[in-house]
Amino acid sequence: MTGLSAVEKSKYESDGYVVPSYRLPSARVDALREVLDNLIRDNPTIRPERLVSAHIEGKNSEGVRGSKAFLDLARDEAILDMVADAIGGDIILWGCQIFCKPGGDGMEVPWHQDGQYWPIRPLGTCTAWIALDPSTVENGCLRVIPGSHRGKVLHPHLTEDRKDLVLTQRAVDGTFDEKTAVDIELEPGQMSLHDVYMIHGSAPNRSPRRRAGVAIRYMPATSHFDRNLIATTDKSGYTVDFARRPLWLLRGKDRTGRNDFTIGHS
Ligand SMILES: O=C(O)CCC(=O)C(=O)O
Repeated sequence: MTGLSAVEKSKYESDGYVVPSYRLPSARVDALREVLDNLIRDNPTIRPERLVSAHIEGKNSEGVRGSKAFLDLARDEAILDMVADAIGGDIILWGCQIFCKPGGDGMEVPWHQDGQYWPIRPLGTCTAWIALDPSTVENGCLRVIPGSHRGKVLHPHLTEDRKDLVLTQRAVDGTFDEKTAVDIELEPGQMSLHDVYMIHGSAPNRSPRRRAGVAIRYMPATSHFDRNLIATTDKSGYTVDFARRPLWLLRGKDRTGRNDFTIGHS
């Protein structure tokens, strides 16, 4: 067992995010980068910032051809140990998206709270954002507003009508202080964990260096993935199909008894 140290756990609780000391071995990262290169080649019409459900092998109901290599990554026991420290021991994998910003024209991710988009009640998710490339201020690393998850409040968002954004919902100005933002610079294989209520975003990538990361979404199995709440949506700026999204119970039990683990599995 690895898991978060006491200091890391307390940082996640107080700030809404943490960069744990654990990192993936470099050979694993190299192999995943190769899988990503193949996915980009196999999905020529999809922006690489929008490779949603990349963990589903073959073409998924959201139009992306994914790879089981990312499902295997989501099942990594060391990552699950840390996620268990963040959200408890009953863990459902419900999503995975690659945010790969090409050098030169990598898209901005506006400031947002993930909870704005997701049909999970009570709202809960820990995202493990794993760097496959160096992720720096220069190439548009993830930025967070520490403590913005406190109180579990969803702040007002407005819809942006801009083609150069990965997501369309942006937290309204005045709901947070951008001056308090922290840049999460990561080396390949390093990762951050962040809470569903935490405000975060990232700048465009104007540098020549690609910035790729994979965001794996884990919810506590004390919550319900309620497909009736949002079945299919393009609120994020591209279509996501929650109605047919497969769920995997990776640890523990479904405490709600209402999560459906058959839908979407072929
Ligand atoms: O990769 C990014 O820059 C943004 C990621 C993000 O918004 C998320 O993981 O929820």
